Amino acid sequence: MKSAAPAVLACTLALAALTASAGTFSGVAFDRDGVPMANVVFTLKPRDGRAVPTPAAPTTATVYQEDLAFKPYVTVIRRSSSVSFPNRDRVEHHVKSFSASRPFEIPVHKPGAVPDPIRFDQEGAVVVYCILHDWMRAYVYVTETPWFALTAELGAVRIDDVPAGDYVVEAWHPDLGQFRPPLRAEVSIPAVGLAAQTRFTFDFKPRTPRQPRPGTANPPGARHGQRN
Ligand SMILES: [Cu+2]
Repeated sequence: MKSAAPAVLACTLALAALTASAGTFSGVAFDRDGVPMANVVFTLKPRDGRAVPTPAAPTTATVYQEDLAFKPYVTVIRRSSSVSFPNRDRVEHHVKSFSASRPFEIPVHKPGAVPDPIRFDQEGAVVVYCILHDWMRAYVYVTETPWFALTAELGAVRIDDVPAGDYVVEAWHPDLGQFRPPLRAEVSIPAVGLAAQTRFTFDFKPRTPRQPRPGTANPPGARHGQRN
């Protein structure tokens, strides 16, 4: 008599094939000296141009004004999402974007203020300044695709649950500036498990973000609402 095991196994495999048709993307970014790079945005878009799933609900990311800097330095959102810019400092700020894809302005606002979020409806990189503190910079990277990630110090990202298929991978960093395109590669995402790692090497070293001018009257760590 035959064992039932092969039938059970076949059934399990068929079920796995039905449910697991998504794999994991893995990428890493280096500077020209081979040092892993933070603040690199990875995006994956289907090579055949098929539409990506629409988001279930709009989301709102947060970029704080804190210690006379924007935190985080780089934020990635999907198109039609919003970003809130709360002021956690004990001084006023004046937030402004001159970027063509999303010019906006949050006029001078007080310590502790939480201005209305700004919505981003076009793809592209938006540079955010503070008119009162010229060293302050943030970047909002707006993308259509749900498959994106931002590198930290180790330069590596993973993106899970990417439907199997061929994709164009792009890697963007603020220091590419306004005119240089992202680095680009192609990757095949398997139905199960990890894709071959995509490695990018930029031909520059990232600049150190500018620091508050010495003597500026807002000691680091002195946030709105805190007592010294
Ligand atoms: Cu400011």
